[in-house]
Amino acid sequence: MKTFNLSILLSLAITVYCLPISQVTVQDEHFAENYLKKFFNLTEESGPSVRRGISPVSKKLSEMQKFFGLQITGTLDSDTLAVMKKPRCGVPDGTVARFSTFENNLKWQKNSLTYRIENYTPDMSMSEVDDSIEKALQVWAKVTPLRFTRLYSGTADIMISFGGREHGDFYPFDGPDGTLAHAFAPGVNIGGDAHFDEDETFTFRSNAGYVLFMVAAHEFGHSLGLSHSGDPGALMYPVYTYKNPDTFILPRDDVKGIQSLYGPNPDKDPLQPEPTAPTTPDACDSTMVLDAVTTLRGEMFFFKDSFFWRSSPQSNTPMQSLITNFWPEAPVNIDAAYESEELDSVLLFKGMCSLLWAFNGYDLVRGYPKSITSFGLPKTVKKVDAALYDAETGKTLFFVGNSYYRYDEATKKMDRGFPKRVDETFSGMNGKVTAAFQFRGITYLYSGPQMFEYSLSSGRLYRVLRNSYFLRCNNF
Ligand SMILES: [Ca+2]
Ligand SMILES: [Ca+2]
Ligand SMILES: [Ca+2]
Ligand SMILES: [Zn+2]
Ligand SMILES: [Zn+2]
Repeated sequence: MKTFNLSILLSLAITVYCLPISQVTVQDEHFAENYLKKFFNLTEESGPSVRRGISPVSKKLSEMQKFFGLQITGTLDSDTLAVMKKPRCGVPDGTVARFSTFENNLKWQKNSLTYRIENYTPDMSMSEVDDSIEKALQVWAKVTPLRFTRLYSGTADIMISFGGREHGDFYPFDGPDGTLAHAFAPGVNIGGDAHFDEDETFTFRSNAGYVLFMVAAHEFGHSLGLSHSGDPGALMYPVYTYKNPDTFILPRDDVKGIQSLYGPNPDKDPLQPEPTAPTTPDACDSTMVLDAVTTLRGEMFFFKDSFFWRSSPQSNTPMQSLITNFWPEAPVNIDAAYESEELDSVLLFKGMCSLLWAFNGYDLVRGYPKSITSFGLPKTVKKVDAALYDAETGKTLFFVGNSYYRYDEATKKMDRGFPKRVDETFSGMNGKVTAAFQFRGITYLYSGPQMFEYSLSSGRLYRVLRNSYFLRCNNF
């Protein structure tokens, strides 16, 4: 039987990441099994009757955990369930990689493609829909020889329509949230077509619904032959992410993916330099300098650009995510971070206005963001380079240039006698401290690409390591 690759359903669940789901219920198990059937090709005959040994569900769970960089346990734990409940695309994932294409490198055998907008959503004006679709196609045209022509009647290669529930193919939509849209891989008839779930609220550029441009740009990636990417920064990552359509630039991973099928744009104006395609920080990059590091409820968080890696002590593979997928109100490119046990919160610092955000779980604490002067840091301090909470003394160290301040979390006051020079306390630390944290009683100071392991009480230096020390480098 000839089947079409159903490409994307951006399913957005409204419940993005609920904090620790302590117990996995029977409903969760059903939900997970459905998820694996939909996206990881779990087949029906996978009952307990299927041989002994690893059950198919467990095997598929491991596959899914590997794709998302979760701890591979083969069991349904709360982290795995949280990822399953995230908004995502409906196309099966299955591969662990950066970009990927469909089997047999399915692609169009011509560079001139036609599209037709068959109907409109009432959520937006017609011109906004036209504009969103046109811009979403141009995302791909800019980096390839592909050119798109709009048809107003007849059959186009890429037929675009809005519909709810049962809408004329074998893939009914699911009502609000969940699946947002889907598209079919290149081919005749329904091949290349993109369907949008009318039960969603689509928007032109506001965050108050799903930005049609973002959903469409992802879908068209499928229409042109791309499958999902395991790169959390990629447009073809299966989870929906809000980005400002006015400043959107196709990430490097997607550019590589589409160019592997069609090659680069031959009409690029050499005098007009292209904006640099965003790349996702790589755990294997030994020159990487992390922005900030902190613990949070027993886990470690490593911040870099718009991303963080999150690592629980027992997991082998830290999971990489966009900061805003976790804390939608948080800043990116932060300066420093630490966990305040007093506030049961993680505090994020970002200059130039020296602001401070506090998050309790996923929620921004009331009254934040506020100025760092609320700590009693002098007004001359424009930027905190790193922060470190010392569990033993209940003090927080703020690193600024070559010196540091010390804050008493209990009295909420800066200690006297500071700032001190960093190398007075930490022998051998001559450069600027770029990130810092304490884990299992050991103090880690990062400086440039290096990381220094200290005993805080004695100031003794144990080892010099790299920034990527705690981040497992996984070259799939
Ligand atoms: Ca078609
Ligand atoms: Ca839906
Ligand atoms: Ca820093
Ligand atoms: Zn997709
Ligand atoms: Zn459809």
